[in-house]
Amino acid sequence: MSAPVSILTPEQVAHFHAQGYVVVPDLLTAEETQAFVHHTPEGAFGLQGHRHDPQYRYLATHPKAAGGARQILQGRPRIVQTMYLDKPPRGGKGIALHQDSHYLPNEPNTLMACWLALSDTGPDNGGLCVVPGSHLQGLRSAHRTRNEADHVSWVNDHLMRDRDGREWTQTMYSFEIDDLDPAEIVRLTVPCGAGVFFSGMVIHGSFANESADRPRRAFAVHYVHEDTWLFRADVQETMLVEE
Ligand SMILES: O=C(O)CCC(=O)C(=O)O
Repeated sequence: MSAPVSILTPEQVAHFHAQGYVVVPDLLTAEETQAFVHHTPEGAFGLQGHRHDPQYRYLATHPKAAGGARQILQGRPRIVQTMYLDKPPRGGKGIALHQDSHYLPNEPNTLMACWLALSDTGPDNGGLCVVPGSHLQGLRSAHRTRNEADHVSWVNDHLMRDRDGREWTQTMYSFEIDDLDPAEIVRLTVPCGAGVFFSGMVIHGSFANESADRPRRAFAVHYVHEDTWLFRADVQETMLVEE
């Protein structure tokens, strides 16, 4: 079997491990971003669009997204979930600053994301924010977001299941990390076609899109290493990315 192609430089992989994220230019062509933005998904499929919609699957299995994940995970990635995050101008809300491992507990913890910009994104239109280095500080305590001008707010009960088949219910809500110092938050500028690989432990999220006319469009795919157990029953049937 031939060695997998390198998508990320050693410096980019090192940045991911040191800071919890890395911004990578030119993951998608203009044709690829436009093909996604202009397609019409048939039906609603929650977090499992990659199973139903060819465009979702195309991005989730894209050699540069899944290939970068393969390098970081040092093994074959499984797709856990996919999300199209289309935040309209004039107040489209963001996701409060959180760690993905709150939403997707997994063991051993290998959760990571590839977040692909499908429009030019930055501080003025609700671009992605990160807290560099926060992935090294463990899972922080969190509350349900109170800033409803900037953030969507919700509560859900989830069925959980361990490796031995034991089941329980866990209440999840729109987590926001407790006592976050705003000075720690870095607001990234990520042009259309570029992407961000980030750890499931790094604190990240975004604020409302306050621009007058600049939509903030992104596609996020969450991966785990193929040997990882996910505790949430609704995402346990992951999709293995073939070589
Ligand atoms: O795009 C955003 O605003 C946040 C995305 C996010 O939280 C994620 O992909 O895990």
